[in-house]
Amino acid sequence: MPRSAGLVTARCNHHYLSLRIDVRRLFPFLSGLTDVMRIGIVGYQGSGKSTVFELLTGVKPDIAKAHTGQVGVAIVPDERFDRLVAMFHPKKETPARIELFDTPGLSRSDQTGNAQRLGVIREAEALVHVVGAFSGGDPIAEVDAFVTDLVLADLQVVTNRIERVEKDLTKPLPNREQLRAELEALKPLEARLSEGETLHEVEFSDLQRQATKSFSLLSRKPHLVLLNTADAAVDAPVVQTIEAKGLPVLSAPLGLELEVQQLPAEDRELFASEMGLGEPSQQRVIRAIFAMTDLITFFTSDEKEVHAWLLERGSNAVEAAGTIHSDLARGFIRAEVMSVDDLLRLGSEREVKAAGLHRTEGKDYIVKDGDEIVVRFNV
Ligand SMILES: Nc1nc2c(ncn2[C@@H]2O[C@H](COP(=O)(O)OP(=O)(O)O)[C@@H](O)[C@H]2O)c(=O)[nH]1
Ligand SMILES: [Mg+2]
Repeated sequence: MPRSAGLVTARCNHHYLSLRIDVRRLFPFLSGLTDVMRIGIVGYQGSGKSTVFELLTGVKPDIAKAHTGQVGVAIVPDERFDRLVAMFHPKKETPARIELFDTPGLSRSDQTGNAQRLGVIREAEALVHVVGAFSGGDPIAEVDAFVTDLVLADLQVVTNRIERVEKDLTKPLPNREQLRAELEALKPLEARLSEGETLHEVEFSDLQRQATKSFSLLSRKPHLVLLNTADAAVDAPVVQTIEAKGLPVLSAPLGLELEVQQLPAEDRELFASEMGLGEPSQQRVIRAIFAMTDLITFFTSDEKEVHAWLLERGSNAVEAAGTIHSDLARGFIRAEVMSVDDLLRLGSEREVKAAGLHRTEGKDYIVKDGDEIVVRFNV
């Protein structure tokens, strides 16, 4: 296919979006460059996972997908995005989205089936752990039990690898040094896991990162506890006890809120006030999910489209360009950058330039949350 030469201004459109998804499927190693993150909704059976999934995505859970998990999309609320839309009145609005993944619930009684279910959970990049606190039960014990299930699953993976490496080390293989180093890297992780501790707080060496890359360690994934309560009351001692374990917690009556959402619009307000419900918690929950990830938001805005993109914190301008389209990364020349706050405050790109707040950045520029970017590229 002939490619146009010269300097091209990259603005995004839906055509780019569909291409980008194909690229991600074909080259999974590029997934760090995507702006869609997959968040697993996890927990025990009956805790309200599918209720949360439906509340946040508007997608009805499909029983046929219960074993493999079901994916839906939730929009990440962002005031800056709303203000950019109000400023540009674009033909198209594309807010940042995260993928929510309703995973099969673990069973408390049937441990054998749990291995397969945990395998599904491994596909998620971060965990929203729904704890049923609406009909008795002990939420703290439930959190402990679930975390233990994650730790034991990781322990099994790490131990299996250690045993494999130890076996290989009895043979006269050429890569013995490498295997020994891998063993050294894995042993402390095994020790920690066998004490029932998660891997959240552990600072990994390069070697440990390398050695565990393919494991998708469950007890290292970002983990948010969502207490699904019977009513609007927050059980502060329970919340504090879970927070003290180092896990962020949110408490919300999600089942009740889904009921409200499904009422005819004219009945919602009355029912919500009778139930003592405040603002719906969807936005609060999605913001908390977003906060536990390591993502930032950058924007591309004009009259055609205002688009919010998600990017891993610490990514450079080329990686940001690649999020928009792989061609932009390949042919990257420079990025023209201003802060959305400046743009909104001053009212136009011209004013931002006049104030000397518009910059040209190269490949190594580390993109900041709230950057407004135009990529110049040549392919
Ligand atoms: N009373 C009450 N029931 C709930 C709540 N959340 C979920 N449920 C009920 O608990 C059962 C299991 O919910 P579901 O979302 O399917 O749980 P999952 O197995 O974790 O997906 C369903 O019958 C729900 O209607 C809640 O907040 N309050
Ligand atoms: Mg379910």
